[in-house]
Amino acid sequence: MAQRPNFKELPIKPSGIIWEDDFVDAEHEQRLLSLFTKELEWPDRPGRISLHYGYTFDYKTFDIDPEIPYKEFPEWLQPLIPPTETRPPDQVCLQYYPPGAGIPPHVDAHAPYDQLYALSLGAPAMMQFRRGEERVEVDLMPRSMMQMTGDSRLHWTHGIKKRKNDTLPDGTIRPRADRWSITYRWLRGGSRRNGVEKEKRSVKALAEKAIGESQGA
Ligand SMILES: O=C(O)CCC(=O)C(=O)O
Repeated sequence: MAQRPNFKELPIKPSGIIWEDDFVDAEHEQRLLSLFTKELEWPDRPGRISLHYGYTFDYKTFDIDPEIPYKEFPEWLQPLIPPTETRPPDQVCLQYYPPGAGIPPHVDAHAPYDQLYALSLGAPAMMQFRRGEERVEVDLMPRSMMQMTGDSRLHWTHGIKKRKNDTLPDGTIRPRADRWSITYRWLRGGSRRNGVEKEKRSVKALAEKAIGESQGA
């Protein structure tokens, strides 16, 4: 497992938020945003929209959807895979949040998935963690990678409020702007579908190559 000296737990409640600033540099981020806006085909509807890679999650069964073929990770995604896990993720979701969009409070405790990471790109947004009456805001700064573990992952909800501005701790009002996130999920106990193993091996080989290159850089 690759060591990331800058991957540190935030000294806040909820515990278990592991964080790395500048997981990608600003130039790399600009290339990604240009690709997202000019080359990818997005669902044509307002609000938060998503593209899935790897397995597709079925929100009815809370499991992977066996009807949707495994979608290989595109080349641009390879260097963005968290190098701290022993194998590449099984499901990756690229989401676009136009200004004012959010995601309702939820816990990613779906049985099939184990690890959860999220990379933020574009404009910052405040994420709110909630447990009972407790509320904690975490500023999702662009280019940061966050891993949710322990309490933050299982015992607090997290969400992004639908609003046009965020209020910072010092009272500053910060307008929302275009934001993208990439979330990464790993199936518990590894891949479960026959027939995709060959594809998955090639994904693993590519990911390992990317990790090797990023370590050598
Ligand atoms: O956009 C994000 O940073 C987080 C998204 C999220 O909470 C999720 O996909 O479960």
